[in-house]
Amino acid sequence: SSAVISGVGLWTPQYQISNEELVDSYNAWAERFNQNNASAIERGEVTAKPLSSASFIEKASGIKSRYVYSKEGVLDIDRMRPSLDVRDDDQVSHQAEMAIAAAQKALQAANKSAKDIDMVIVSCAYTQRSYPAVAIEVQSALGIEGFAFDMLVACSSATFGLQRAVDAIKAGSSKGVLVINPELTSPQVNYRDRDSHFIFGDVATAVVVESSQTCQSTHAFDVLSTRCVTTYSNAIRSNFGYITHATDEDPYSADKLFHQNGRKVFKEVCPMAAEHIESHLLSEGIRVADLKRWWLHQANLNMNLLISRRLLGRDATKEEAPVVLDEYANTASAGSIIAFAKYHNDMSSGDIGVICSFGAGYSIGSLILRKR
Ligand code: CO8
Repeated sequence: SSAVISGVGLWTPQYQISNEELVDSYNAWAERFNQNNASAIERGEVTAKPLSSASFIEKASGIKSRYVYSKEGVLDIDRMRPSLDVRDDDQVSHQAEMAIAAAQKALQAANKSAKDIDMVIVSCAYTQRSYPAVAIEVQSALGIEGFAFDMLVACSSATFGLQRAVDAIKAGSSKGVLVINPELTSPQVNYRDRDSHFIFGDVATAVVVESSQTCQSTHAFDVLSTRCVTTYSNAIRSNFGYITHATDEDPYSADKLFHQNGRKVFKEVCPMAAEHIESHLLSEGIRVADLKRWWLHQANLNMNLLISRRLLGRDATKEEAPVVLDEYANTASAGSIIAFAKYHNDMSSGDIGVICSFGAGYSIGSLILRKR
């Protein structure tokens, strides 16, 4: 049978950090570092920390603000990382809490309940532990029977998870799938790194995928096709992992946090993403000009403009390619799903749109949708 997306849920954390707040904190930290290391810097033994700027951030990325799950600690120059409470094993974990909130909204939007779902995928850039899977905790909290598992594909976690869901529905092996993206990125952000301290925000999104035969939603989309591709690259990397316990490395060193060669990523990923979208559409007999909406990965505004320019020969309008990263920043895999969640209600039956993610791995994933 054919697969449809029948509901989407967006859970936004209550705390927000503006570029100005973030830059003030980073610059205060950097100035203190430079003062404390003044003589070593003068002798050339230590590199001075460069200062950040809110206007650079907005111009280079389009980001104005970001949401965070916990604001405490992030701006404290004696800490420079969020402060999260330690929870007992029998309490709901942080990431499950985010996931459950988004999942409930998606179920409601799809007009579905726990009994309609038999597969739960928690798919995101990081999970807070290896086992038991966060997905199984979420499955249990929502009272869903069947099975659940976690999936990690960095920025393409949502689209790759959706592909698994669509395949399961088409194969008839599942009746309803929840794909949830609790992107708790802030614990992996290096707030002491001028080049990346502004990039990420926290959020959770969720999508219900089911058969066209069971769909009761008035805002549903047929999934016409999915396509995923990966090409190995070290340009975006985090070396954090369980092995650190055995290698005796500092678990908080910069290479254990998110780091990237932003320029290289920009140059390499834009053409890959543009070609991916174009060839995926062509294989379905759809022309770029036929697209009503592009729900693109939200990493960088200039990146999205470049991709649309390559395909359309002009900049996409905000109506064609909605932007959410000004408010949310880069939320890893959730970005294109936030855009989809906020900008799909106005579409008419037959309108075609594409969800496309691109990022670390490299990984690119796309889904071609048609409004029912
Ligand atoms: N303030 C002031 N100046 C700055 C700052 C700052 N904060 N940062 C850099 N500069 C300076 C640089 O030092 C440089 O100076 P100079 O010219 O003297 O060398 C100048 O500004 C220009 O720097 P860049 O060339 O680096 O600037 P760009 O214009 O390339 O912009 C960006 C930097 C915004 C990082 C841009 O390159 C970009 O967005 N690239 C794409 C990156 C991308 O999409 N990455 C995807 C990563 S996300 C992902 O895949 C998911 C990972 C999993 C989630 C992780 C969660 C933690």
